[in-house]
Amino acid sequence: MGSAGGSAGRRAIFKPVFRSIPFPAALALVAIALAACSDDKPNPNDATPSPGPPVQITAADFSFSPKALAGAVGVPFEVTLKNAGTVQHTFTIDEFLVDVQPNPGVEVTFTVTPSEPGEFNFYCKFHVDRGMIGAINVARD
Ligand SMILES: [Cu+2]
Repeated sequence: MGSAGGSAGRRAIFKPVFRSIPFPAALALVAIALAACSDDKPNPNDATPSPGPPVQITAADFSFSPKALAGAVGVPFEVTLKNAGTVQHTFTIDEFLVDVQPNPGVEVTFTVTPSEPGEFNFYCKFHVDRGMIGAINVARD
């Protein structure tokens, strides 16, 4: 459904912007972009949010925010989870052996390393039935 049109559209937008930048500045931008990527593997896919940066998640009574995360196989990312609710919540991802349970008002930081690609749920073990569920999309890396 229009994937060819989509990439042509992106090129049409990109080209004039790039042309208006003086050549040395353009090189500097490329250098910055390369430096921003992880040292070992540049990310060729701009459409995927780059994994690695810390993620802030709030657990409330009874929801997570945000409800969607992105990661890549084998790339650890740091999660800071704040329990902003009045009861205990968990942040659980069965597939990646993640199961943390901060008390109300407490913030915990931990690392998640996706071990396989696909879409997986994170949820609160106590309140999944009340809508405390979200998804992490893990790209093959
Ligand atoms: Cu909960």
